[in-house]
Amino acid sequence: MSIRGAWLSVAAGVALGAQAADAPASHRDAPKQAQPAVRGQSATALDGKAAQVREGMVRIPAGSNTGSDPDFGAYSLAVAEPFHMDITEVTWAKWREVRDWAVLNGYDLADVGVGKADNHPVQRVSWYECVKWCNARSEKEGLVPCYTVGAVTCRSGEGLPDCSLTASGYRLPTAVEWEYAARGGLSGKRFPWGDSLSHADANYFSWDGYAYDASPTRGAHPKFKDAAYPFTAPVASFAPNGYGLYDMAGNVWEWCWAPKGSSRCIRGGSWDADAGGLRCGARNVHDGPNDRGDYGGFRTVRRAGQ
Ligand SMILES: [Ca+2]
Repeated sequence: MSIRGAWLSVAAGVALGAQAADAPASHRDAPKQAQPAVRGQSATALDGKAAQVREGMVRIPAGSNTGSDPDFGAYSLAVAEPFHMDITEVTWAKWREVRDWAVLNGYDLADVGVGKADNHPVQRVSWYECVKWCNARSEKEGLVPCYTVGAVTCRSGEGLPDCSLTASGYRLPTAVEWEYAARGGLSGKRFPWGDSLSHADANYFSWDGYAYDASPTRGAHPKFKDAAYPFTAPVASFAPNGYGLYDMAGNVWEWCWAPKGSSRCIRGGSWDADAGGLRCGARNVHDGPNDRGDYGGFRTVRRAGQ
């Protein structure tokens, strides 16, 4: 099943309830940062601790986020320890930088991945490939890889890896970590910034099937729909959420560490997904670990304090 197909099958089951629970677009009244640049380490010490984060990451504080989602009801997300997360989706340039090192060091990632430009997200990468890329990034930077298969660092093949949550390296976020980060410290909101959205907020496919999709422009985002497919946006083209994270809604779906039989969790929607897919609480979207889509990318996390 394609990523978009996977989402549409979920959307059909929740659309009516979602419309009934729509809320006004109050978030658009607040001033937003226009075309923000990717920030460094400012605004990272959200839990009052010095943020020893690597370039391009932000410290996400430990804690809990509980509330009632307008569409999915009561939820509770608990993160026991702070962690660091990529501010943006992994870019095409960053992917190539690590991939080129990886293929010289025993990884089977040659020619894997596609990107529209250096500052666009990488896409068409499978879950297995993202896992191996995480390990390559760790080794390249002298960190301990998180993923092993039979106690051996996962560098090739498609064996189901074990994941160490205590290793110093990079890994995919768990589904809980991803949603906790996506909500950005807000409680009970549909999106990382509030309860409705438009093309001013994210790169996605707008249509009139959701009352909370208040975009005056419909279809693919007009700014990014050009002659070259797919219609990804440069990362960080929209305002960040409360944790300083960009594109947690839209642009490309993001793989999570959530093995579930033969499928894997993807979150946040994409340039080709409708408003329903961009909701923080849209959890039941999966794709196969071998699948690659023009809609799919990822970002990484690592444990804090190392
Ligand atoms: Ca995204």
